[in-house]
Amino acid sequence: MPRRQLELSQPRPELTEVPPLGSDAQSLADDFRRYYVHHLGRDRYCRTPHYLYEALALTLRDRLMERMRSTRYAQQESGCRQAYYISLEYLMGRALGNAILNLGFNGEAEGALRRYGLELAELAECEADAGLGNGGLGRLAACFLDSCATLQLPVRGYGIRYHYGMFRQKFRNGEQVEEPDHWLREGNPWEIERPEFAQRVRFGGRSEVKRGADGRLNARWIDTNDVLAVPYDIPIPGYRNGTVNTLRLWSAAATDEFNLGEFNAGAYPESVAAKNDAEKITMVLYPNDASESGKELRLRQQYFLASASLQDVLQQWIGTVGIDLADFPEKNVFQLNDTHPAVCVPEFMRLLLDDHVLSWDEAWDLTTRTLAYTNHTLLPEALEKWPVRMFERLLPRLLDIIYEINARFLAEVAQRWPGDKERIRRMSIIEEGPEPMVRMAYLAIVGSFSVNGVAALHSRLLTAGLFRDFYEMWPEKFNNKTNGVTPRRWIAASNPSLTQLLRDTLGNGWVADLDQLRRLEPLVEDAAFREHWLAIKRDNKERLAELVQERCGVRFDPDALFDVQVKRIHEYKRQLLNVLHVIHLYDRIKRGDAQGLAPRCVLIGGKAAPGYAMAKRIIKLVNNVARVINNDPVVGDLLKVVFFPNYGVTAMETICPGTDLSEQISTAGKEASGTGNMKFMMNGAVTIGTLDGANIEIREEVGEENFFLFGLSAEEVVETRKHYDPAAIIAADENLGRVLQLLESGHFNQFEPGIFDPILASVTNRHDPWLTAADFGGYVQAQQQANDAFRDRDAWARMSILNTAASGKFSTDRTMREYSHDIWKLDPVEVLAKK
Ligand code: B1N
Repeated sequence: MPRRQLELSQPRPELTEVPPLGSDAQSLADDFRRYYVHHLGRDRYCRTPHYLYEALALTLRDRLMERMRSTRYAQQESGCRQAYYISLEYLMGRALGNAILNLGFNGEAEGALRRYGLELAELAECEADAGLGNGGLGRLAACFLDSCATLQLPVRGYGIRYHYGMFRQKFRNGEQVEEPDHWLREGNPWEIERPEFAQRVRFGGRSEVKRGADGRLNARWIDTNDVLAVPYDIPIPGYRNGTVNTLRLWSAAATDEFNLGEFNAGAYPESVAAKNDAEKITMVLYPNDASESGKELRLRQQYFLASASLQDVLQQWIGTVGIDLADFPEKNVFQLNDTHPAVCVPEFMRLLLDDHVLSWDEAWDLTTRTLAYTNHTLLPEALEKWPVRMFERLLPRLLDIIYEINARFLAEVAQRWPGDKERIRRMSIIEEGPEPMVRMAYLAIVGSFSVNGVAALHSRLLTAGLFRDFYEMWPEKFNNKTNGVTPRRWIAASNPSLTQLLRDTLGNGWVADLDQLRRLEPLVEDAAFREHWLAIKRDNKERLAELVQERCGVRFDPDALFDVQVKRIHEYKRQLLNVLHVIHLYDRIKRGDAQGLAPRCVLIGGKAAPGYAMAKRIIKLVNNVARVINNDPVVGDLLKVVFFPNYGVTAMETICPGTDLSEQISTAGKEASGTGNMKFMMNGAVTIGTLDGANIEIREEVGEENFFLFGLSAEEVVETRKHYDPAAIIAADENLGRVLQLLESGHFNQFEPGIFDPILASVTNRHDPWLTAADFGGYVQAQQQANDAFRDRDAWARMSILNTAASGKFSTDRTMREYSHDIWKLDPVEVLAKK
């Protein structure tokens, strides 16, 4: 049951002012033992390492909590402007290694465990990934939080505490099977429940508009079914700077009143069952990446997050500043991670109009000075639209407000472009038709002061295409913020040998100032350095080979070229193009044309949305092709192929450092940015890729001679579609013809006739939106160049070093500085460092 706000009225300084905890190995060791024995109640008979992990996590959490409190105090006392990142997804992965790294406790934590004969690595394996996201968009949110804390920016994350994260992927007969990921089963030692800050979120009922005594229209939202949002706070440590920001995740709970009507009518079980219904809201993450489910429960999740988070910030404002909201936009900004939380626009209006009794104009002014929106995709299937009828049923009061926003907005359009009916139809927030829909992206644009894309090309395509009308109306709203990744997790934590070399060569400054990696450039001329670099890569490839052996039962030779494509499975990402190239190599080997081929190990990994039949079929194809190739004695060690199961954050921590060649081969214009491309580059992989998303900027930074480019440009893709003739391409390209012939012959599906027909049909279809056949020839050529470069050890070492050296731009530290400078306008808040 929620306990409300007791401590605000009764501060207890003598209770909460505590001396700092020790951060030496002995203090950690003592606390660790106390947690293990007393708090967790384990004894000498306990055989599972899980509780050892938990005791260590709790020991560290104490240190994080004291810093989180100091950070909160410092931010509050400074009266600074704050930003709130609102996201349906956070792909955090494991927290233990990250906490130790960022707190600067590496030696101490290992020393503490050593006193009891324990290994950190073994304990770390006990932690479940926090897989509260699908792919790039969710992982980006996690990297952003790390960088904000490192830059000491006052940014709080808001999200949903799903009970089930991203499903676990298994294979049965080479086909994907999904298993639920009950990641909270053994508890989550990193979170703190804060029921005293619970919020009430309303659903259903109806909206009643009445004219009040003062002549004003008063709306009431009545007969609602309410749900409680209970926050759980997760500490987000900055890199060795004393700052620990907060990620607040909401969990749904039944309100404590029973449904009295049902109760009195003797329906006791029914009224208790309402509890179940409420808790459904935060039960499970929707597993669709870059496509929308259209399910009512998803809209419930979105509104639940939006409403709870906005109320939370407003309540804090009122508790500290008072009821006057005039300065609210000066001190607060909400960044919407895609349109998923776009109901923030009408919800903020509702809170201001109905609860705070502001006029429409006042409320609209506050709203549009407080919200900012990031777009992450141009794919039409990912553009959210909700049926008006669903809004009417679930959020009737919000629909009133959306209609009013739209009416006023369209009046503005009409004034600016008199008589342009077509434009009004195009720009309307409500899409007319047999089933009228709310266009969430338009709602987000109209309600925000900033709209950004996530890579230069993507932002350009947005203003030239999808959002062109809006760009013409408000060019000043639109901007680009190229994505990044955090070098703490993606170099310092996951690539210890490279980190050691970088420390020895450059000192430690690069970890929080990644541009310093440029100082590696002159070292490409140093033969000893190159050898050292290659030795580290080989070590990492050995670690990856062990993992592949364990998970896939296939032996990867660490001296082969490690060719990797890991990401969600989607036709636009063209895993299929990769498989076609693999079949082409197989065909070359089989026909005795393997002259000059470097031994190659191909790893493909990623999850398919459970309802995406074509993506699942591509997984099946990779598995079947792998089985044939890996078991063919003629092929031997020249070519190995695996589909790596259950790809996620933790797997990437081993895959990334062990990769030579990074596959970024989407149809140009389709991948908004990509972020895996950046992780690979930082770890010294060379990219083979198209001119898509952030690949373009990667190539600009590293230089064209250190990037294997192929394929149509975004403009050429648009042109080619108009007169695309895959049959002619196939007829003219013997390699492609042979590959398709092999597929057609059933060579990879001898006992499963016809299962790959849909895949073949997609390649030969004139309407193939992904233009696989068009880019095949260029891809094979670029792969040949990669092959030749890899065989020249020196040349490859240079390229690899130069990729790492040029990766500074792709740190989320740079990205966050740009968000802060251009959109959020935050000042860093120093916290007295504890260490
Ligand atoms: O966001 C990433 C980008 O790097 C990727 O290019 C982009 O594909 C990805 C609906 C999405 N865009 N849209 C989504 C995820 C879940 C969902 O339910 C859409 N993910 C992306 C970071 O900017």
